[in-house]
Amino acid sequence: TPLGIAVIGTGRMGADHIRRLHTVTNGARVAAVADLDPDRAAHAAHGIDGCTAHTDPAAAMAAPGVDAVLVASPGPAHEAALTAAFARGLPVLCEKPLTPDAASALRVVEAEARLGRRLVQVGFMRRYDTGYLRLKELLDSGAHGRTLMLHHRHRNPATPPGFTDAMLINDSVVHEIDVTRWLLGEEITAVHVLRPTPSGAAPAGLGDPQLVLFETTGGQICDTELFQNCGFGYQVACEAVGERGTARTGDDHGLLVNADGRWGGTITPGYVERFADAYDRQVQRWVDATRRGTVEGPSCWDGYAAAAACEAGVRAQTTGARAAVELAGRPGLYR
Ligand code: ISE
Repeated sequence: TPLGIAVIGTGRMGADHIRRLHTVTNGARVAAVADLDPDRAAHAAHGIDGCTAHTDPAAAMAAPGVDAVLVASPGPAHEAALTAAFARGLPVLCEKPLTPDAASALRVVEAEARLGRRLVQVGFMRRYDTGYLRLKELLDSGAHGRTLMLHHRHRNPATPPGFTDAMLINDSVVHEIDVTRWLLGEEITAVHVLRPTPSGAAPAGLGDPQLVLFETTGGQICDTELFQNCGFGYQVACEAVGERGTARTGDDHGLLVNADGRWGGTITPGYVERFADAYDRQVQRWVDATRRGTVEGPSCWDGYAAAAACEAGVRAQTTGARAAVELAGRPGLYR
C-alpha cells in the first residue's frame, strides 16, 4: 500500500510537493493537507481521492491513513509541526530551514535525540541535484587533490514581498551553507558579509546583492554571491577549486540554439523549475526509505549546524565584522 502523507503548508513549495506526490512519486499518496487558510487547504486537497483538508497541522497528522509528514510551512512554524510529528512517531521530510534560529533547531535536535532514532530528513534538495552529486563524487575521489575554495553563485529573479536581510541568510544562503558542509565534509567556523551599494531593483530596506564568505574547519574559504533581485531568472552554480583542477556545476545551458545570427538559450525562471529533478529525486528517495523503515539524507544535525552558521551570518550582516559559529556538542545519534 502506498505511503499516506500529510502535507503541512500548501504555499509555493507545499503545492508543488502535493502535485509531485500525486502525479510523479511512486508508492505515495497525499492523505491529508493542512494550511492556516482553509480555502487554500480545500483547494490543495481538491481532486485527490480520500485527501482531507485541515487548518491544524496536528489534526492533519491524526487523519486516517497518515503514515508520514511533509512539512512545507514557513520556517517559524516548523518546530511546532515537528513536535506534533514526534509525538505521533511519524517520519518527516521537513523543508529547509529546519527552524529559523539555532536555539529552536537545537531543541529539535535534542527532542529527536531523546526519541533515540532519526525521524527527520531536512529538505536540502541540492544534495539530490545531478550536477551537485557529480561534483561531490569528483571531490570525494580526490582527483583534484584537496579542495581549497568554493565559489557559489545564487541569483533569484525577485524576492517575495516581506523578504528581509535576515531571510537572505536564513532562507537563501542556508543552501550554500549546507552544500559547503556536505561537499567538503567540514563545519563552517566563521562567516563574513560584505555589502555593496544595493541594486536599484532591490526593495527598499533590502541590502541586495551581498557577498558572503565562510571559513571552514578544514581551512577552506568559500564565497557566495547572493543576488536575489537580478530580474533575469534563477541561477545557482558552484565552482570547486582544488590543488590540481577545478570543476563547476550549474551553468548548464539545457538547449543551446543557433538561429538568426545568434546563439543562446533560456534561463530557468525559478527554483521550482531549476531543481525540479532534485526535488523529484529527494522526495522519491524519502518515500522509498520511509517505506523500508529507514531514514536517510540530511539530518536534524545538518539543519541545526546550518541554523548556527546562519545565526553567525545574520550577526556578520548587522555588525559588518567576522562572526564565529558556535556549535553545541553533536549527540551520538548523529555521529
Ligand atoms: C527559497 O526559499 C529557496 O529555498 C530557494 O532554493 C532559494 O533559491 C531562494 O533564494 C529562497 O528564497
